[in-house]
Amino acid sequence: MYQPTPNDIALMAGRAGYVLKGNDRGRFTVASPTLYPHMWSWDAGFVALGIATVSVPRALDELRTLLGGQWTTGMIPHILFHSPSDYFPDPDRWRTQVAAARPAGVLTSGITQPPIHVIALSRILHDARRKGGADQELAEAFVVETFPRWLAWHRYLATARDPYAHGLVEIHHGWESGMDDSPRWDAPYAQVHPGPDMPPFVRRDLAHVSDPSQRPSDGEYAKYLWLVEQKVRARYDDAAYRATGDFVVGDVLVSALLAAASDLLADMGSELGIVDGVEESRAIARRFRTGVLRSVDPGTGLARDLDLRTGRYLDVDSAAGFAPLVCGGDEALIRRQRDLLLGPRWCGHSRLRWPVVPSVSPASPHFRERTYWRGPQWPVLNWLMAWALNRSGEQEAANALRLAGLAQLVECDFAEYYQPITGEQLGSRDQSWTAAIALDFLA
Ligand code: 9WN
Repeated sequence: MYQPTPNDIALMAGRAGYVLKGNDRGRFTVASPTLYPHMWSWDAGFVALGIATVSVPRALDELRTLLGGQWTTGMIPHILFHSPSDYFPDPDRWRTQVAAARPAGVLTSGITQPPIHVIALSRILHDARRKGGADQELAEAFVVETFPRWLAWHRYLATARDPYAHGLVEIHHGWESGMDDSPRWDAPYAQVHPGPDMPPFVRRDLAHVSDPSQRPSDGEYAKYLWLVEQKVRARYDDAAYRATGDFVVGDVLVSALLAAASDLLADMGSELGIVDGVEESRAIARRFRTGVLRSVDPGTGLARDLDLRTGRYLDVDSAAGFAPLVCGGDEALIRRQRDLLLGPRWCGHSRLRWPVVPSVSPASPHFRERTYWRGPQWPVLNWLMAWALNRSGEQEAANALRLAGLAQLVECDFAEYYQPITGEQLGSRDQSWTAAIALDFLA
């Protein structure tokens, strides 16, 4: 097993810090220098926990800026646009001015991303307490001050996005899962048909990658933009979209993150003497943990998303199937998932360059080694599974993922994702969240 040498550690930490500094725009960090020149919601969570290893105040600033984009419904939007750029879809395409709930003073998209933020905040608090002094005071005060805002975010997901109490968070766009073109969404996207009245568009993402096959196809992109159009036409009202939109799916990983984050929010709240909202937070955690565990296929041991348009579970061997590891709640299942994750269908697959979590099992017929969320390894997913294992008391397994993850990053290009068989770097370079999790892994 790879063990980073003192030289590797110094080099990786130095270079990761340099990447994050380069992507720093003052009070927020762009997700990557050119492909994603704005603040993305779940990227910001990972970025903040990485920055905290170097500067707790700057990490908290990141989360504060993100909260500046929160809608009055509690929703944290998936992109905050702070300056003009050539990223598409841009604010003119999102047209969030049709939404009464949009925030004042900052342009945002109108959809969500996975609720990693409170998990990040609890890591930051942990770091700050280790450092003590002013860092600890600042972090604790930040938790007390922002507790209602995080609760409002979680409450939004638990109500507006689960009105029938399935215990699964409903997503209205593949982008909301953070795993845009994952085969998890192939069946629901097959029912998305861009209308003849869709405004024309020109993709700009392909100008920033060397090979278009690493990104979603044009057909997929047209569907993504059609769903944006449907959200605009529903004025970003969730009930109106639910009644008219094409894509409505219960997402197991988002639900597991909500459960885990709600537990952590309740923990931090009670430690800091907060009373209001702690019980509500625990109740959210219980409901979504139950929803995730209920979705598990007893045959495969993996959790499944639920297509709420057809009422069918979606059976795909994607890393989201390990949602129960993230939310916990069933000891035997956690052990089964640990063995599955480290075993020959996943990280232990004989063809993998490094034994880190692939986005889709290499043994699955859906596996594509170069295409975005259809097989490549995303370092943040590996971090998430290592974090989850650690939290479940599976330190040895967590450390195996951590060390393999560091071996993958030792060249220090901090790519967006990696070809799992050859180890080739794909997508953007100097991706902020990749550099951030390297810092956390090294801390
Ligand atoms: C759309 C920023 C984001 C990540 C997502 C990843 C990708 C955007 C895109 O980049 O999505 O939101 O334009 O492809 O899929 O997880 O947050 O890094």
